[in-house]
Parts: sequence; C-alpha cells; structure tokens
Amino acid sequence: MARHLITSAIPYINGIKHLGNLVGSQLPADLFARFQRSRGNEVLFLCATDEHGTPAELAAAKAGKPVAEYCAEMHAVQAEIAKGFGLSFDHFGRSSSPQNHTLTQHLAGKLYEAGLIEEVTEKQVYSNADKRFLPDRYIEGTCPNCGYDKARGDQCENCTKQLDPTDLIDPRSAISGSTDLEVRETKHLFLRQSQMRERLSAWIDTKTDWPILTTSIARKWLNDGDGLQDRGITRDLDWGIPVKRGTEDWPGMEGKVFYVWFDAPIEYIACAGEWAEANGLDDAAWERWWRTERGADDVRYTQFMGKDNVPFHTLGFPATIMGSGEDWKLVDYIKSFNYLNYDGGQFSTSQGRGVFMDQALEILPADYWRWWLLSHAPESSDSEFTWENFQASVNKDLADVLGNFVSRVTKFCRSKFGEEVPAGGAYGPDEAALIERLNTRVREYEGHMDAMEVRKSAAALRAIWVEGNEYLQNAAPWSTFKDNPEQAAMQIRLALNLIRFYAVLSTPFIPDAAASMLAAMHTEDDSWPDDIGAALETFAPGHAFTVPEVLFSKITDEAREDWQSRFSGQRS
Ligand code: B3M
Ligand code: ZN
Repeated sequence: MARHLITSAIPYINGIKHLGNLVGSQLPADLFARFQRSRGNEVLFLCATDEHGTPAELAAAKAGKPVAEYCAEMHAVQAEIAKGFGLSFDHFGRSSSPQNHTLTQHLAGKLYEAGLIEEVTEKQVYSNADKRFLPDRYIEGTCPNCGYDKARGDQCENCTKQLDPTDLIDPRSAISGSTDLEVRETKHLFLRQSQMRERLSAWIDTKTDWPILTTSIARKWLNDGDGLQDRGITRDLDWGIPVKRGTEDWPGMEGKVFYVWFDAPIEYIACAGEWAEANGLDDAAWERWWRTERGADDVRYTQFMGKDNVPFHTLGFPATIMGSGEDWKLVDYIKSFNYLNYDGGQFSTSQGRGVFMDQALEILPADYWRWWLLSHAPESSDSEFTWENFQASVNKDLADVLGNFVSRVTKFCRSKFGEEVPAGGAYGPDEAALIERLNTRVREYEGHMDAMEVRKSAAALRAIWVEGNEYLQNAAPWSTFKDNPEQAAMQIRLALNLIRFYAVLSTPFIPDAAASMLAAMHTEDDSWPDDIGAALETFAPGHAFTVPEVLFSKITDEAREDWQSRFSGQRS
C-alpha cells in the first residue's frame, strides 16, 4: 500500500474564493486524494487558511473587525464551503495555529544557526498619513515590468512578477490612498536563498517528470538575472507570527512578524500536527508523514497549486526546509495549473468578477461544478468558463450520458421485473466484448488519474459511461424482452451492475451523485474494479434496488441566461 501526502495551496483568508482558485488547487487535489483512497492507498490530504500578512489585515479592516476575530469567522466560512464542494481534507487547518507559530520560529532558528539568515538594515516605505511602514500590499502603483497600474507591493497580478514595494512606479498607500510616502530605515531578516542556488538547481534538475509549467517557472527564477535573490522574511505588522529564533527573542526584531510567504508553506507541516491533535494522535502519527527518519521516506508527497504560487514552492519553501538541515520531507511532485478565465475576461477577487464558491453552491449542486471544472481544468493552457459551455457539458455528459443511463435501466427493470436484479440468462459474447473494452478504458483511466492528467481522466471516464449507453442501445432489452425475457433479464442485470461500477469509478469526480447511485443500488460495496468481469457480477439475482430521483437536471436556456446576467456585473 502506497502512502500519499497531498496538499493544496492554502487559500488566503480574505474572502470566499472563486471557481478559478478552486480548479487551480483544491479541487484537483481532492480528485487525486479521493482516487488514491479508492485504490486502497493511505492518504493524508491537508489544506488550511492562509491567515497572515496584509491581505488578512486589509480585509479585517474593511469588515470593521479585529483581525483575529475576522480570521476565525472566515476560516469557519471557508471550511463550510469546502465541505459543500465535497473537498475531502483530512484536516483543514489554520496558518495562525500554535503549531505553526512554534514550527516557523523553530525553522527560523535553524536557518539562523546554519548562517542562512542575514540581518539587514533596509529602507522601507513609510506613510506619513498612516503613521506606519507600508509593506507589500499596503502599497499600490504601476508595475515596472508590464505597466499595470494596480500592481501591489509584493507581486504584479497582471504579469506575475514578484516585486518589492520600492520597485513600484507612482506608489500610493492602499490604506489611505496617500502619496505622502517617504523611505525610512528599519531592520529586517533576509533568507539567503542565493547561497542555496546550486543545491536547488540540482534538485530541480532531478525532477524530469514534473509538468513543464512547474519546472519552467522554477528555472526562470533560478537562472534569470533577478532570480533567486535573498528574500526578506519579516514585516512590520501587528498580525502574524512574532519573529523569534526557536523560543528565544530576536534582538532588534521586537514588534515584527514573519512574512506571510515564509510561514504559509510551513503550515503544510504544522497542519499535520493540527490534524494529529484534532484526532487525539501523538507526534509520531504526523511525523511519519513529514520526517524522513520517522517513516516519511516512503511517502509520496504531491502539491497542487496555481502557476503564480510555483516560485514559492519550487524555491522558497525548499530553501527553508533544506536550509534547516533537518530531515523534513521534500515535495516529490508539483502539479501546477494555468488560469481559468471567466466569460471573456479574468476572474477577479478584488473586482468581484465571476462566480464565487458560495454563489456556485447556491445555484447548483457541487457535482455539476466539479465535473465542468475538472473536465476543463487549465492544464496545458489557460481555459475559459462560459455559461454556454457549462450548460452543454452538464446537459450532455451528466444528464444525457450518465444520468439517463441510470434512469433508463432502473425504470425499465422496475416495469418489467420489479425493483430487484432479475435472474435468467448468462453473459455471452457481446457482454464479454464490453468487458474487454471496459478493461482497456478503466486501465487507461487509472493511468491518467495516477499521472494527474485531469482533463484526460475526465475524458476517459466519460468514455466509460458512453460504453454503457452503447451497449444498452445495441442490446435493446426493451425489444429483446418480447421474444426472449431471459436475455433481457441478463442484459439488465449487467446494466444494473454497471450502475455500481460507474458510481465507484466516478466518485473522485462527482462524489455526491456517486453516493446516490450506490444508495439506489442498496450497496456499500465501493471496491475498485480491478477485475472488470467480477465487478460486473457483484449483484446476484434478487438483490433489491430503488429507482433513484433524477441524478442531474438539465440546465434550461432560461436559467443559463438568468445566471449569465446575474454574474456579469460586480459581486454585491
Ligand atoms: N495563499 C496564495 C493563493 O491563495 C497563497 C498560497 C499559499 S500556499 C502555501 O493563491
Ligand atoms: Zn506587471
């Protein structure tokens, strides 16, 4: 049995995420976690809210709440929505947890001992109007790289370039809008990433199986003139993890906190500790996932994230854990995604453009969204959500292909044989041929799922559903029934077995519908079909079932138009 540690990029606390965020990290991570569990592997799937830094402070200020209170509330909100989408985290933690405080301070201490942290007196932007230093996102201005006029002090949202606040052209305070800014001296800690350039480069070179998107971004940062610079890991903020080395105070760093991008990835580790605590387990229980000397050597660790997060995961976080000199597990595979666009433009949290996770669940069940998003995941390039495409895909794939199959088979059986698996006949050459085809397709599906080829997996699954429809169409039990009821009974028995088989295979994509299918078939047997023939003889004659409610309703043109106009403007 393999052991999979799986993490999704941890979403910022500052509001509800849009569907583009979802498909770029949490959702494909869930697909992979569910698949590995279905295969009988041991999985620890972790996610958390990213609670520090300027995004949290700004959002709390906007909501008129103390930041700790705001974070606690938003964590609960995000956890609830994640549940609504069927995201099967083993734990949904918080980067503000005591575990993360301790571990972040501990790792900073180790990096300091290893000579990888430098104390630098630097010049920073100070706002006279706001009477404070303005780090990162508290400063907006024009990007020196692409000219975008709403670039933030840490990164340009438009061209993804990482920035320092002092790089911005025409800077202004994001708090007050004031341009009365001056540069003052203040002391900060820098992680000497540049010292680790060769080690990181050699490590990336071994990752020949990683998506090009991941390695090309990593190489760009390693090799560009401005690549792998030493990076400031402290900030002048109230909210965050106080700067300490281990448990000791750090002289000169009073009142400062670690930079959010320093402590956020460390939460991947701390979250395992939170998971253990929440489940009454001891330290050994989580360390076997994270410490190579305590069993994590045989763990396969996969991270999921959008492309803008790749530099921090290929370079920043590995520099932290390698540099500590301790036996932390390094990531084995980074699956990264391009962007999902929305109806001719970009999804935007700041502008409230597109469909957000809470709104999506208000209008349709999670599985509709899961199916569309995963089957259109922005893997090799950016992809686009349009309402027409969404409607077509839901209506065809889910309603016509899968839903209709389940409904036809169960209703036909009920009308001719009653609500139980009928006896009579034996599988013949047509059934053997179907089993053969399904065998090829299921092995192909497994291959794509193992490789995290999300779109190809969806296409393979759909092809498996189509096989059932084609079989039914050719077998035509509704006509065989007249002359040869035994033959029709056998065909329907196979089709009823296919419903369970489809539920099992489809669970990673559409868990709620799959659960309804298993419930309709009165079974809890969700074992993976290693042997297709055997899987299609699970139900003995006489096994009872219930005709289920409609699995997927079609999206009407009226509903589509209604949503189209409702979501065209700003989120209210
Ligand atoms: N919170 C950015 C994002 O949500 C950031 C990811 C942290 S992963 C350690 O896209
Ligand atoms: Zn830019």
